[in-house]
Amino acid sequence: MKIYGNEQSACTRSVLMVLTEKKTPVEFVNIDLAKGENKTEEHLKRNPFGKIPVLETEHQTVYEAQAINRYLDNKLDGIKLTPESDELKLRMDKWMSIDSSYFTPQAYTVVLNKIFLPMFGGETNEAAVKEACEVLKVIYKTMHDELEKSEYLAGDEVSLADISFVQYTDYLLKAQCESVVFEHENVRRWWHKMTQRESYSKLLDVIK
Ligand SMILES: N[C@@H](CCC(=O)N[C@@H](CS)C(=O)NCC(=O)O)C(=O)O
Repeated sequence: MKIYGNEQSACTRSVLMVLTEKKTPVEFVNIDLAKGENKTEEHLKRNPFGKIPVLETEHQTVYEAQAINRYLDNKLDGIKLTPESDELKLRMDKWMSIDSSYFTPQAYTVVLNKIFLPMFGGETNEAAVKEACEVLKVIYKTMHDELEKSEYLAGDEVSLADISFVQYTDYLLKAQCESVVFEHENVRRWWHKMTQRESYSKLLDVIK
């Protein structure tokens, strides 16, 4: 099993989190986005959208972090990151959809404008950041409400839903968005628990 990715990429890191939770070391091929290695003919064969991460197994090559994470959870031994019950699985799927539909796109807008553009001499679009933060506030308030019901987003055990939100939340905190992320108590509590996990602090150790 091989992952094509980049250690700084939030989507790659989500996959590494799952592999760490599963205690499964992986061969890692670094794709340098700054050098455009994700747009080479070779990589476009792996993912026609020119993105990372990509998982290569002896049977197939797959892209899309959430699909990869669901596959890894199902395939590998160890902790189960998908709830057993249909009701909790429904909640997990809902949160993973909130992640890909609303959270990641808005978090990316903030991180691009507050971290990456300034780093490369570009100008921050404050209006876009403000608009994205409004959506993010709704998401974190909704998380707070969900976390009134249980310890984690899809029940009292950690699941792929929780993992989906960790890496971009980390980037939002690096982008000085504490007031957006930490407005609500249950989210602060959830974040504290997620950051105690080895899959947060030691995810790069899973690389062989
Ligand atoms: N929906 C995709 C998104 C993948 C994605 O946007 N990856 C970023 C890194 S986190 C990337 O490859 N960026 C390079 C680019 O857009 O050129 C997934 O979850 O795998």
